[in-house]
Amino acid sequence: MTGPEELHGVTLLAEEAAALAAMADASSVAELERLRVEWLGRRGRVTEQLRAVGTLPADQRRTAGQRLNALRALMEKRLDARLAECARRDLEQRLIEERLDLTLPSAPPAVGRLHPVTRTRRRLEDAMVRLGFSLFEGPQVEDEWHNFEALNMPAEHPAREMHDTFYLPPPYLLRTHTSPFQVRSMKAAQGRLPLRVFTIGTTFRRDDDPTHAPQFMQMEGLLLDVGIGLGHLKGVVRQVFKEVFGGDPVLRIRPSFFPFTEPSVEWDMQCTLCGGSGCRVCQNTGFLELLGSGMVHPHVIRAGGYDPELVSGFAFGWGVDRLAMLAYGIDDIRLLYQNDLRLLNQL
Ligand code: FA5
Repeated sequence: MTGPEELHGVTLLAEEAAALAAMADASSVAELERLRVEWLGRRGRVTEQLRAVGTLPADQRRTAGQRLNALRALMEKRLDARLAECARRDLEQRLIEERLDLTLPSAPPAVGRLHPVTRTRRRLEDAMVRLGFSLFEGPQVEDEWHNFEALNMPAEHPAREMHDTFYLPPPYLLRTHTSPFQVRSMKAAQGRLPLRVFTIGTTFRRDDDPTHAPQFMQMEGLLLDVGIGLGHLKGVVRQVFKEVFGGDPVLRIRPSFFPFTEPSVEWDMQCTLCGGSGCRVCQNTGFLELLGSGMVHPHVIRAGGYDPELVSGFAFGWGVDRLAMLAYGIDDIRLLYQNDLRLLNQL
């Protein structure tokens, strides 16, 4: 109810007194807002009356104006006071209901993990470093000389067609394999021996099927010294296979051809998806080709600044994504790059 001191000098009509009482008793913010609009809003009752003061006879205007202004001030004061009270009460209620219990254990953080290709890459890197090879990185945008010519593939050489190349303005291209690193690392070593290096990185070809992606990763090793033979190559590659897959994986070695190695050897591993019985991934052969290798061709050794009469060496290049497919049992290489968490969470 309205207190006598607040009403000092204001003559109240019955309706106004009732509204002031309702404002003092309102129990919600919505109710207070409704009363404010009804009395003090743009079309509110006090506002309308104030607007009409000008139409009164001159001798009544002053008193009427004063009365209405006093009433408006009184209502505003009442509404504001009640509003603050309701807000405080709501807050207290919420604090009781939503009580924060600091002793509760927090929600476990979502822990991410490394992509299967990254994990495979790290396993390969670890294996190579343990075998005494050091990392040498080359550019992904290569020039034709390092990607082809230095590797014994002159222009018009049919082997270039096997590399479906993304060409950039001449003489550049996106490297189709990591082999350009052979000549780059030899030149950087400036004749020092032994040269025991590896590289790992992205390579590009215009390929797109279950075992071929347009952007994939290769890891390549090179060992150059006096008296290096095919037996050293077999020993090193077998050891890397063992370190990456554990145990003793079933391997198949086939004679092959690469212009930059002579002789050349390709390595297949028994398909882990079908256990060798034949499936879509291994095209029913039971094996999947994983790497190419061979003894570094004399022309390449010469392009790297060494004398092929004095030194010999081997090189091998792996498909890292292929390896990840076999290690994690994935039947389509393209799945590795779709970043679908339903797949990645299972690996
Ligand atoms: C080469 O790229 C040679 N540079 C490898 C080499 C290095 C031979 C050193 C001799 C000495 P090839 O085109 O076969 O060879 O590719 C090597 C491996 O890369 C393949 O066995 C395969 O595992 C992988 N690979 C090739 N193309 C793709 C592709 N589009 N997507 C995924 N992996 C691929």
